[in-house]
Amino acid sequence: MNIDKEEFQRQYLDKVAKLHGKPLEETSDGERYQALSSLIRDYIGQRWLLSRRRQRQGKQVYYLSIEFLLGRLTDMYLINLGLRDTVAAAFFDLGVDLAAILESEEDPGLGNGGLGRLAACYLDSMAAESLPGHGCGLRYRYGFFEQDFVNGRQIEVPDDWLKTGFIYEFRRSDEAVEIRFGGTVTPELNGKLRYRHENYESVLAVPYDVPVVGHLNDTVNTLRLWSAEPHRTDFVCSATNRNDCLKTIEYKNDVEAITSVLYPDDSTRDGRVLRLKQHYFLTSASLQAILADLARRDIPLTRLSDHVAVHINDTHPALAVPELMRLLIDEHGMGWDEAWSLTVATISYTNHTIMPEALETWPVDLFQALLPRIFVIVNEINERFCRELWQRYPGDWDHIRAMAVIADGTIRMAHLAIAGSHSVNGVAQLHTRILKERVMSDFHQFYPDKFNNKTNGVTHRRFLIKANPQLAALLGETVGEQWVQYPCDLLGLLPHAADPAFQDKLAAIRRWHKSKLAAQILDATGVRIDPDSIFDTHVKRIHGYKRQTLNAFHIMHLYNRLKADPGMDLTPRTFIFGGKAAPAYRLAKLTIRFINALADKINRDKTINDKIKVVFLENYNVSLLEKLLPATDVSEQIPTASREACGTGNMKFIMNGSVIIGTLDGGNIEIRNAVGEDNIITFGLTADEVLNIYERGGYNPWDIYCGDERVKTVLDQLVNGFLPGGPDEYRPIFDSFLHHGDHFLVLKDFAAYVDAQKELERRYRDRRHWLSMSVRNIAHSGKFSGDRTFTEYAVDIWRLRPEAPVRCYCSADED
Ligand code: 6GP
Repeated sequence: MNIDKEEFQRQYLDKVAKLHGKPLEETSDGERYQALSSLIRDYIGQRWLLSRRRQRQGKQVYYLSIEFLLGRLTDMYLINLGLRDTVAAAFFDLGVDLAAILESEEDPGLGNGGLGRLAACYLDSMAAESLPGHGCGLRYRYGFFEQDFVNGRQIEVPDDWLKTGFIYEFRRSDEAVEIRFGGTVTPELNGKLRYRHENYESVLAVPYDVPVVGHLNDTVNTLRLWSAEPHRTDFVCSATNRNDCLKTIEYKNDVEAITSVLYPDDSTRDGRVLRLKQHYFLTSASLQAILADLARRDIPLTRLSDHVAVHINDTHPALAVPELMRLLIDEHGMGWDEAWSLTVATISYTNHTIMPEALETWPVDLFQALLPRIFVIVNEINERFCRELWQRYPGDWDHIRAMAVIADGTIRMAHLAIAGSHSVNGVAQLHTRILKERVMSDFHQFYPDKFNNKTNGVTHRRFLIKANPQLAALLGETVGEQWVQYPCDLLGLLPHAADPAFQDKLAAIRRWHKSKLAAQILDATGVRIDPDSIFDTHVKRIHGYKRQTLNAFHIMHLYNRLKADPGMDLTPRTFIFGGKAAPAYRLAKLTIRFINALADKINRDKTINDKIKVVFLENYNVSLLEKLLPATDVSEQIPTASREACGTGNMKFIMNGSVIIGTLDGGNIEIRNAVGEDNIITFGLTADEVLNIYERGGYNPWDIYCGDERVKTVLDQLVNGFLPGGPDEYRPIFDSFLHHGDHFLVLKDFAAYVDAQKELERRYRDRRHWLSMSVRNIAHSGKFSGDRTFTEYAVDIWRLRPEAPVRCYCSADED
């Protein structure tokens, strides 16, 4: 966008006056933020309108996702509009601290983990590639909870992210649609079979659109977030009729609950009903809007799949399959066969995990009561599918039952998604192989052509240009500015990997970020950390398979060694943790308490000369990640091999020059192949070894406990009063390893991890060598740009014809 500094200052001061009625000097950071964001909203509005007009012709992609973990938007808008430098200079002249203003923005946490952040990355990539790709999600009144620590324990506080309004959303009440829950359906034969749906609860889905601005181009796509509201006509409340009034209030509360929180507690039936309501609400509203848009574009429904691609991000939106069938058949009078082939040709599905608890199923009774018409359709899909299976495997009932969409009183959403879509993809080569060969092998045999791999990628605009502008500038000076459009140009860094002058520049940038982070950590936690220590970061959701405990056990072991030998030659290390535990996941919450207790113990111990420090940062979110990325030397990516479908944190860290210590899992394997074995530190069981252990029913952790003194000492310290909090506090963790089988094979990998940590330290001591590893990681990170992944989706799955040629020439290896 073309606007010079002086013009921007004039418009900004004008905005401040109009919004706040006072001079700039008297405004708070919050008010200054409001004025800036309001101005950006004006800039975007005009471009959005033109972009919509231009996009009317082409095929549109709709990415349906229950999560969009956006992160703060203002700085990204400035970067994508090409205004960041102008605005920074303008504020500098005005004596205003732009960074402080940007900190006033809420961080929209409409997601929980990898799946939601990936969805946000793809929105950014689609707009950057000038392709019409839009997000469809829910406008949660409260984001994923805010995490506070009280006595080291996680407390969940509602994330009231909308309390001061969300300036970048545009409410479109005129495009609201109706969603129906419950009631009865009765078949009617009147020439054609039709279903009458009565006595249902009616809910209004109101769209709020958030613009997604392309990087230095004219594209502005849309993220449409749906909000549940009661029908005005249903909202009658008179003082004379108290009963009606109470019913009305109850109805209003029920309706608003649908988009109140992400992942309602599903330990009760009510909670499960609410989740299913959310899934249907999202899919029905989105599909109704998609078909309405098709009609506005004068495109006949029979050409749906030529003009629309609907992508479902894991199975939460898998109801798109029966809902699209319902709309085509019930609302538009299409026959089953035509509707089915259009549905399959339109929908595609990504699987993001093989963790059994995430493979969704719904009890038939609950499903049928809430979505009676959709149930009839799913039943029909199942019957037809089973008939097809029968043709292929006549008489093999076990096989058919294993693959059916409905079996044993449950509806299996992954089976529905596979049967009802034309493409099923995993998110890393290993993950896709495991899907094909193990978890979904029956389906792969039946539909070999549907399965494909799309290794994840992340946006370097947010995680490098925004998070680490100094490094981005150094990269531009070294390989040319076009690396931003062609991230694989970063390979041009390779000749500089061993160049001391380049290494020193990189080191100076990292050192600057480390000191800044150290100051922020001191401020937030009171713990003083040494910016010259190794910053070793482990940030992600807290989960057994992600093995924060393995990291913690190694820290305990290191501490034990230091206590035994205070003069031990150890490079000072700061271990940084961050991550939230699902509120109902007790062991994960206890892990947080354990690591906080360990941190407390170690940080207070004056005898170890500050050689180790441990901090667990509260409320890990996208904004915090952006602060950690440029300051991290070592990134911990240590899941039990085969469990982490891909991981995307690993990609964000290597972009910033961190070196990974990791297992051979998911994306780590492809990163190792790209950067080379010498530039990553890997260890531990391979996925096949892990899967073999699982097939044998596990292993005996007592063998390791009894055979490895280090393991015994560390585990005993959980229950012998070594940690603050008392000997029984951490017993469930102890038990999970020794009495419940160490399901995630932490003890099995312990020895290899300790060796890998020693190797890491050895390499770190050779500063030049370490920096060359760091440069090589950045150089090879272009392959893990979301622009590459997205382009693969666009060509292979959505069959879009990119207007621009494929930008990234170092494509992922074939699966
Ligand atoms: C995550 C996977 O755990 C992670 O490995 C992957 O990188 C990410 O998705 C993006 O593909 N899965 C989820 O967050 C999830 O909720 C149902 O899966």
